[in-house]
Order: sequence, then C-alpha cells, then structure tokens
Amino acid sequence: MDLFDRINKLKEEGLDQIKQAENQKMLDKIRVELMGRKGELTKILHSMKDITPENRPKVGQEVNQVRDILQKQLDEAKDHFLQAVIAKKLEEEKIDVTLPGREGHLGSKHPINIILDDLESYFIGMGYEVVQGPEIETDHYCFEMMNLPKDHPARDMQATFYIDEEDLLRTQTSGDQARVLEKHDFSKGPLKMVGPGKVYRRDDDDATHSHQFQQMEGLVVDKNVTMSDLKGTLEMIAKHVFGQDRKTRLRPSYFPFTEPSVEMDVSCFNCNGKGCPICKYTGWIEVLGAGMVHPNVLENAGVDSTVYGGFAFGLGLDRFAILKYGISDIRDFYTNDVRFLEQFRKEEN
Ligand code: FA5
Repeated sequence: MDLFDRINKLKEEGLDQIKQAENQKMLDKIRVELMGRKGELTKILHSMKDITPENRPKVGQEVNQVRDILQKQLDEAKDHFLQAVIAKKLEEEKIDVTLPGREGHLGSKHPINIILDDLESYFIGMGYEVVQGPEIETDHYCFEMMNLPKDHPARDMQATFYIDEEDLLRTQTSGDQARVLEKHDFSKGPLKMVGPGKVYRRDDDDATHSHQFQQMEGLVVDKNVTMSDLKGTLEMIAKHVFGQDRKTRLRPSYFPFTEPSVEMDVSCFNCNGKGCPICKYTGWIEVLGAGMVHPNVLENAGVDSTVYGGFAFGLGLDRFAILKYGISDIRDFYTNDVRFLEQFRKEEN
C-alpha cells in the first residue's frame, strides 16, 4: 500500500472509531491512539527522513490535513458528550416552579397572651398606663401595704410559696397598686393603670384552678371616683371580651383592700347558665374581684384618702380565656401541647 493510501485508511478508521465512541472515556482513549506520540500519524511525521525529498511536503501536508479532520471530529464528539452531560444534569435538577412552596412551621400566640394583648390595647385606648410588677414580691407590698397585716385571716386564702421571711411568689398582682400609688404625682392628673402578670397560690388544681395563673390588676384613683364608674368599667370589659350576649353579674364580696367589694361572674360557657360540673352547678364562673379602694391602702401609700378615692379590680386572665374560647380545663394552658395552641392561630391579630 502506498503511503497516501495508508494515510487515507488511517483517516477512515479514525473517523469510524470516533463515531463508535459511546462516552467521553472511550473518546479520550481514541484521541490518544490517533493523535498521541505513539499514534500512527505521528509515526509517519517522525519518519520523514525515509521519504523522498520531493514527496515530503505532500506527505506532511496530507498528514496534517488528516490530523485536522480527526481533531475536528474529536472536538465535535467531545462537545456532544458534554452537552449530553449538561442536559442530564438539567433534567435531574429540574425545579417545578408551579409546585406549592413548603411552609415553615410557625408558632402561634398562647390564648392567654391573645387576651392579654387585646386587653392591654383596650386599656391603653382608655388612657391607662401598663405597669409590670415583680413576680417575686415582698410581704410588704403583697400584703402589708394592701391592708393585710401579718395576722390577718384573709392571708389564709392566699397561702403561697415563700422564698424567705420577706419574699414570696406573689399571690396577687395587687402589690402593683401600692407600688404605683406611692410614686404617682396627683398634681399631674389621675392615676389609671393596669398591671398584668403571673401569680402563684397553693390552690388545689382543677378545671378552673391552677397553682400558677395570670391576673391583670386595675387601679383608678382620682377625686370623685364612684362605684358606678367601677360597674361601668367592668361591664365594658366583659362586653368587649365576651360579646353582648354573655350574661354578667356582680356579687358582694370581701377583700381587705377594697370597701365595698364585689366579684364579677360570667355565665358558664359550657352550660350557658344551666349548671354543670365546670361551673360547679352554679351556672356562673367567677372572673374577677373588685371594689372601691380602702382608705387604709391610700393612706399607707401617702395619699390623702379624704381627697382621693378610686376603684380597683383584679381579673383572672386564665378564666377570661376559658370563658372566651370554651376551654374545659385550665391545665391545657400549661401543658404546652402544640395541637392545643395551634387552634388559636385564627384568633391572633
Ligand atoms: C384577688 O386576687 C384580688 N387581688 C382581686 C382584687 C383586686 C380585688 C383589686 C379587689 C381589688 P381573687 O383571689 O378572687 O382576688 O382572684 C381574682 C381572680 O383571679 C379570680 O376572680 C379568678 O378569675 C382568678 N383566680 C383566682 N384563683 C385562681 C386559680 N387558682 N386559678 C385560676 N384563676 C384564679
């Protein structure tokens, strides 16, 4: 076979091999065989000295042409495999933008906080200031300043957790009254405050009693504050939270820091007033204590009780939430079960 036929055969075989390559790896192997240092074409170029001088340029030109053709085919095949890899990757990583997104898990507000936030804005709207007393309160503010001296029998109703002789987990938010009264400057206007927060008692836990619950204290002191101001305020709160239909009633009661004293009941959410185990067959659930501020409380805080007077209330936020949402057991508030809490997401604003 003459040299030109051999070169032509190498070209045909090379092109054929490239066509047969199934992947990049096979193609790399073929490239080395065809174009590498040990390849047939390279060998021909290296043996130029054996070729007659007049044929040398022609052979060189022919070999280089074949190398160019093969290189072009190799490049095209390489490009083809690369495109195939990219297409496969794109297919695998395809994102369907029309699919609905995955929702992150959002927490929801605790029902007591929903009531608390709502009441706070309601009172702020009526010109009240929101204060925050300490959960570890002193005997002085929790009891003494509130007209409950050490031997007072009403202390028994609020047996609690003492930390030492003087400090205790507060049984009521009423200590906030004394703290605010001591500081208030009446020359600047009347005192109107609410003080929400946790309180603790050694109560037996049942559907409507917990040893830890939340109260919101309220206090209004000015000249000429009357019992009808208190009644009007309590009725407004009840209507705001429970709606116009739920019945309320005031009962005479006793608190050492108010005179006269009342308690407000709201008709039971469960039996609508007929009587059931939740309301202990009374048809009513007590939600707050209130009354006209006792002169001793004012005087203890340095306020002249012959000039100033006022009303105070302490409402149970848990009881408000129980009645508003129809919750059959107060303990559900404190077990932290997300399935319970999630039911109130729609109530958040
Ligand atoms: C008091 O704590 C008074 N300090 C309220 C007060 C303030 C009266 C200002 C006058 C003036 P009482 O012990 O009744 O009162 O509690 C008030 C409210 O807290 C109750 O009406 C009830 O709604 C709620 N409460 C009382 N004990 C519990 C309990 N163990 N678990 C859940 N809520 C309770």
